Amino acid sequence: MDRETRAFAERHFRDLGGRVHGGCGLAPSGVAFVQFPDGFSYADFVKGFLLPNLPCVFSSAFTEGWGSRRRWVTPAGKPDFEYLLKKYGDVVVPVANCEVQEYNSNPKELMPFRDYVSYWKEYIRGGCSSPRGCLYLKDWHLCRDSSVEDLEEVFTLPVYFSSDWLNEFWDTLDVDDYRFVYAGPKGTWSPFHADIFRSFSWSVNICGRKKWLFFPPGQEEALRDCHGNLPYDVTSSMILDAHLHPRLQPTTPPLEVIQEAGEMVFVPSGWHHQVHNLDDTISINHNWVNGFNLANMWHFLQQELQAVQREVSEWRDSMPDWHHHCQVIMKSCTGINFEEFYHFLKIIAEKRFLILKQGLEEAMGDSTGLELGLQQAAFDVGRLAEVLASVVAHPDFQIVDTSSFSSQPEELLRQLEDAIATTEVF
Ligand SMILES: O=C(O)CCC(=O)C(=O)O
Ligand SMILES: [Fe+2]
Repeated sequence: MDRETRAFAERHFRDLGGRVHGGCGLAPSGVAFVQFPDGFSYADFVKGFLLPNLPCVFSSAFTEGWGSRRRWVTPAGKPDFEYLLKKYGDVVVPVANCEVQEYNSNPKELMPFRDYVSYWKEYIRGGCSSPRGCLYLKDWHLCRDSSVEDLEEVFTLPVYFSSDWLNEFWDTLDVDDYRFVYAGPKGTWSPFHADIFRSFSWSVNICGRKKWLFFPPGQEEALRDCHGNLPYDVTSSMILDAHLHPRLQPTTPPLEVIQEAGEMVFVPSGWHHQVHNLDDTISINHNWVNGFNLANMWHFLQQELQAVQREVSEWRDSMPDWHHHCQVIMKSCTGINFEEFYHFLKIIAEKRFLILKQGLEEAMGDSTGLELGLQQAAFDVGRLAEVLASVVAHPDFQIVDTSSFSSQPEELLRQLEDAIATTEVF
């Protein structure tokens, strides 16, 4: 990040004054297409898409050099099953059944990649049909199942998506990640959803095509049914039933994108979407959070806690440790609670302190080990401080037992404020 972009982004958040903006005012009339890598800088991405939280599609020129686009694909543009089997045949992968609805998702089972490929071939032979249903290989953590050298032959992280605190955090703990491969025949699809923790996502088709339906933040409200539930499938004719969907108005249709092979889709924070594979398709998808959507994540976590508290409100007076139980329930439903969110902020903050210290010692330069450099680290501490101040002031965080935390929240906040003061010279 350059100094001018940092100033621009800091001004943007100052003007928001702590308000969370997930929306984009007027819904855009289309999704932008970025044709040429030359001349499209990180700063262009920040100003055009990250800050206004708008989707875009990058042309296949951006992924031209990726090994997977050559190695995983036949000359005819189909998945190279023989190569993939040799490489990953024994790996156990998660597979969802698109024909079975379980709440707003699909039940998953684990199977060796080899068995999934047998199924896929059989589904093709059956004219896109199989007695086993419509199976979709989803959320395969390829990066966890591969060595660094192997991954270099698969993809290169585009600079636009390289500020990725979610994966930075999980890599530090060495337990999880949000880097996935999706693979499935024509007809496989992902139900209507917004991404985990209101993260951004990016998605590249290694082969095949996807149809995306995008809804700007807030538009999903009109799609709720009479019980307040969001739809599973926005293309279902049930959605037009006025008794079931009393809030449905003749609103603008979703933004539709056809993503071709090699193209890269940026999904902004809090945009609901539904995705359909139009051909045999393999994609690489990552979820990511950084200073640009951190406040959206925090806002989402507060809503999640409120939802838990509403759900168990009848035990509030009779249950000792009711607040603690709410946090435990939140952790199991949402995957993270306030304590873990604080831990996330702390780990990223400490990494940024190191970069800034090193930067000061080296008196500038971009040799900080962080691709986006010192200006990015300076921007990050500003975002961390703003969100941590809100966390520390939250009544439900104030009653979390922090006595065993290695660094006390107020102390971390003070360190962040000190760090911000040092960044003025950058
Ligand atoms: O490709 C899919 O089926 C779903 C992808 C998705 O939802 C995402 O990348 O956010
Ligand atoms: Fe998604």
